[in-house]
Amino acid sequence: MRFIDSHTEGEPTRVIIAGGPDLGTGSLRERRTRFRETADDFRKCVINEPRGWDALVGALLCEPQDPSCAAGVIFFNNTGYLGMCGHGAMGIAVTLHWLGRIGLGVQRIETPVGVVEVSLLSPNQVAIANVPSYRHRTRVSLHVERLGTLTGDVAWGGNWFFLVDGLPVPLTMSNLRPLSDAAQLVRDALEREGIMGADGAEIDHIEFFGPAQSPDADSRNFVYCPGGAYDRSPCGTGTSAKLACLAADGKLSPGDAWVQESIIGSRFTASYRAAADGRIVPTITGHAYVCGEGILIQQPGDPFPFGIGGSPA
Ligand code: PYC
Repeated sequence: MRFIDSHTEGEPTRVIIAGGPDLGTGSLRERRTRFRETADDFRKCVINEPRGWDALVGALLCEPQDPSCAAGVIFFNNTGYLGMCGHGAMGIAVTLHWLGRIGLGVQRIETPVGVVEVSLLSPNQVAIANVPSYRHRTRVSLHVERLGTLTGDVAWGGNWFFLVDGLPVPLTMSNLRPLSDAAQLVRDALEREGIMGADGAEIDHIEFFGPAQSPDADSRNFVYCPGGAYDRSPCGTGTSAKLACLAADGKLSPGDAWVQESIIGSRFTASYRAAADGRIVPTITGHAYVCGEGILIQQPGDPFPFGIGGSPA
């Protein structure tokens, strides 16, 4: 199977360009279910060590069902499947341009949670008009082991997020371990207390926010991903969830820019327009760079064809 690697503001994406599983036809949501049920070893092979690593997000390109879309995509990680992925959509656009498959301009891409509009502004700069995003619950109180009682908002930005009010420790790279541990405790508490997204969806991303280090950014974040990795970028879907909360609180007006800095200091510039039912359509702009290309091989006798922790080893 052939792949191209890129990173978006530091966060890696691996686009499968040949040799992926045939998931048949149907909606992207149905094909994501088929992926999970019939080809999960493929996900493990691509993402798990020794061929991948925990921060990597995979992108399987598929035929779109919606004829207005240039491509469909199913994103996956070290623990399962994502709804949307903002940094990954930017990585796809830059990768397809690098391959000569698309030019600069606007493309529509279908995901399991809706269509996103991807504008390639230059070979390495991309703006994503994301799926409609919204705050689902406000100032939810949560008892977190070792941290005490916290509050936070539950919001949708293409994935489910819990946006914590306040910080366990300052948002610095030297605090990656305590930030990750605290985020995992928040996840455990959400599960224990049965706090969910709409339709009983699991809230699998946790966000902390603090002051930006750069004087021209509005905020710094730390985003804890479902499989325990932290997002090196400011997280496209996480920034969308943040915008939905800012909009709901009347703290950011439509069209105004919000500069979200990541824990590594990279940044997305974001804004939104109002949509139906109190939702917003966020636009997130960032930079992505192709950084590798290769073929994944499973030699006979390899005890880890599906990665460490995957079957059969
Ligand atoms: O950019 O939306 C994003 C994302 C989700 C998980 C990792 N990155």
